[in-house]
This record gives sequence, structure tokens and C-alpha cells, in this order.
Amino acid sequence: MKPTHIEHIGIAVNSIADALPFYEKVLGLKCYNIEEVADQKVKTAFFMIGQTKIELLESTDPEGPVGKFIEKRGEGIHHIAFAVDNLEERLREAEAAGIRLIDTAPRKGAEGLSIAFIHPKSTFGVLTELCEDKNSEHKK
Ligand code: CMX
Repeated sequence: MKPTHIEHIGIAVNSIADALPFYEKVLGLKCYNIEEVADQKVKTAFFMIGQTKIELLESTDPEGPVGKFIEKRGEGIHHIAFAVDNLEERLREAEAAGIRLIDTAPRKGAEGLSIAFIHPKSTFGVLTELCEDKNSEHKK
């Protein structure tokens, strides 16, 4: 797949408002975007570090993926997202290699990216996201 970089690390939190002071005041990062992704039942907050973002995930519905994750495992790292080119092609390669996909086709994620998730059962326990930013610098 040759990911170009880690696009973001998703961290499940009970409350973005409660987590913000650690990221802003202690780490000294700036939250540059807060966005709700309705179909994922989450509210997201983003911080940039180099080429990589931290994405805080607050559930908006206990039955959503982050709500269920926190209920089962508590707060913590929820997923790692790799930036790839030609996401559709990467998904077909993964499928051919017998990898269990959650999303068999790209869909729209936060910040206008095309995204697809790979099941943690195929990735040694780490929920893995692939994302493509068709407007990213390295593709221009
Ligand atoms: N990381 C690692 N393992 C995870 C996990 C996670 N984030 N979420 C669930 N699992 C594990 C569970 O612990 C369980 O393991 P065991 O069978 O050993 O107990 C297994 O995966 C299946 O879990 P489940 O509870 O039976 O299934 P769920 O209904 O919770 O679905 C998953 C799990 C990963 C398929 C679902 O959460 C999903 O589709 N995630 C992708 C979408 C998503 O996470 N969106 C939120 C972020 C969106 C954004 O970034 O914008």
C-alpha cells in the first residue's frame, strides 16, 4: 500500500471539552477544527503535529462505534489512519490479500477525506483507517 504518512491517530474520549485543556494547555497544541460526522455518530476535534493530526472522538450516540468502544474498553487510542494514494485500488489489493474490510468502497470522512476502515481482526488488534486526500500537497 505504501502509505505516505500517518494521517491521524484517533483517540476516543468521553468529552472533547474535558480533554481540550490537556492538548491545548499541557501539550500546547491548537485545536483548529471541531466537526460532527453524523453518520459515524461522533464529534471530532483536530490538532496538527507535523504532517500528522490527533483526532479526538466524542460519541454522540452510545450505539455508535465510539460509544460502544468506550463502553467496552474505556477512553484511549481508537484507530490509526494511514494516508494512501488511489484508495479504491488499495482496497481492491487488500481484499485480494484476504484482508477483512469494514468499508469495501471509499466513503466521506471528516475534513473532506475519502476514507475506509480495515477490521481490527485483520490488523493485529488495531482498527486501521486508510485515507486519501485528493487535494493534498504531494499529489499536486
Ligand atoms: N480497536 C481495536 N479493536 C476494536 C475496536 C477498536 N477501535 N473496536 C472494536 N474492536 C474489537 C472488539 O473489542 C471486538 O473484539 P473481541 O471480539 O475480541 O471482543 C471486535 O473488535 C468486534 O467488536 P464488536 O464490539 O463485536 O463490534 P462492533 O460492533 O463494536 O464493531 C468495528 C467494531 C471496528 C467493526 C466498528 O467499530 C467499526 O465499524 N468501526 C469503523 C468506523 C469507526 O470506528 N468510526 C468512528 C471514527 C470515525 C472518524 O474517524 O471520523
